[in-house]
Amino acid sequence: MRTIAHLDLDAFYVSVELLRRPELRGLPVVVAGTGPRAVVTTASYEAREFGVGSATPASRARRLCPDAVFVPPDFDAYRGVSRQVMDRVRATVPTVEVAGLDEAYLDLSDLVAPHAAMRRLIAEIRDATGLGCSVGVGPSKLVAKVASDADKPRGFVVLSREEACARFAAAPPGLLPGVGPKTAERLDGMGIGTIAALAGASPDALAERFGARLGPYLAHRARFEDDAPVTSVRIAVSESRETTFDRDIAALAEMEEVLERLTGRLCEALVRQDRRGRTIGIKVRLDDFSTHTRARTLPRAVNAAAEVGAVARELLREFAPPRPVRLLGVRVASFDAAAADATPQLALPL
Ligand code: TTP
Ligand code: MG
Repeated sequence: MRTIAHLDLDAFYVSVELLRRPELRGLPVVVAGTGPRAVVTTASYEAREFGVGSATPASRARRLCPDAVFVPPDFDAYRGVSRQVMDRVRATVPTVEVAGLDEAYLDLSDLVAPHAAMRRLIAEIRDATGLGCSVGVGPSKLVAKVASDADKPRGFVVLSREEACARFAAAPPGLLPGVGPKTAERLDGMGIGTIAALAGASPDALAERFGARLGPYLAHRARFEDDAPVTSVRIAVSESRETTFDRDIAALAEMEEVLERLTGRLCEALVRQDRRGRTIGIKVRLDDFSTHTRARTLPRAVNAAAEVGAVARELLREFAPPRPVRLLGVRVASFDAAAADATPQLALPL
């Protein structure tokens, strides 16, 4: 029997902002970009009361909560704090799988008093960084993940598999990681609107609707059956290639040639690793040493040089470097979970 914890920081980006602007504590605070199509990345719990959440368009968030304080994202700061937290987690527990900037799975199976160890770790993180987190503990990553989300903020929820089944029986299947919005919609179309209904659904009907792999997988998820290991291997969240020129380049055609070469090298590696990403980015450093990045997220993941290259070229043309360029880079991120993770469950075409 394994003991696995999932640790997730509460309102992460907002909480980092509050560390340096404590006067905003208790107010509705929203971290969002500034462009016309910007969306909210994080809303403080005060702002969530107004119906503002992750992915709410910023314009709508302003309407829903006109008094909210809007803060632009500062990813360097979030990465720095994340590293601090994860270093502390790794110092306590040997097997840690960092699943995102603000979340990690911890294998506590070998600890004598896992719950006490987690309580101590939570207190340490709070003392060292000022951040609160929520923790779920269970026999699998699946139970731990859902449990960590069940009593936010500052939750501490311990559940067996059976308890998870009972507690979330009436919740919609979309609550389960691995059941995306499209799958949830298709389930709904079959009259399956709860986790309990999915757990008890006819295996044949599921297989017929979702195929021989995804069908049974969904039923397993609904019964909170999951034996995926906690793997410490770090999966790179992005891959990039860049080059600094011997002499600055001013001609766009020349830049495009370089970009194409870099894209070729990057995509060759991605194809070899069978990894595809949805976000394509470029990096441009001008002769005044200012560095500029531009990125676009596609509806589906790609790794073909032609596709990545077309987007990179477009981004470069749109940016239209106003000065000679000394460095160019291309980046692919937002990798498909399917190929990024070697565990058989996640290798499904979800
Ligand atoms: P979450 O852990 O999903 O959210 P959260 O930490 O803000 O809030 P909660 O207390 O409910 O855990 O995501 C972590 C960070 O990832 C979040 O602070 C901002 C970022 N994020 C986005 O940029 N876009 C998104 O759609 C989501 C869900 C998160
Ligand atoms: Mg979080």
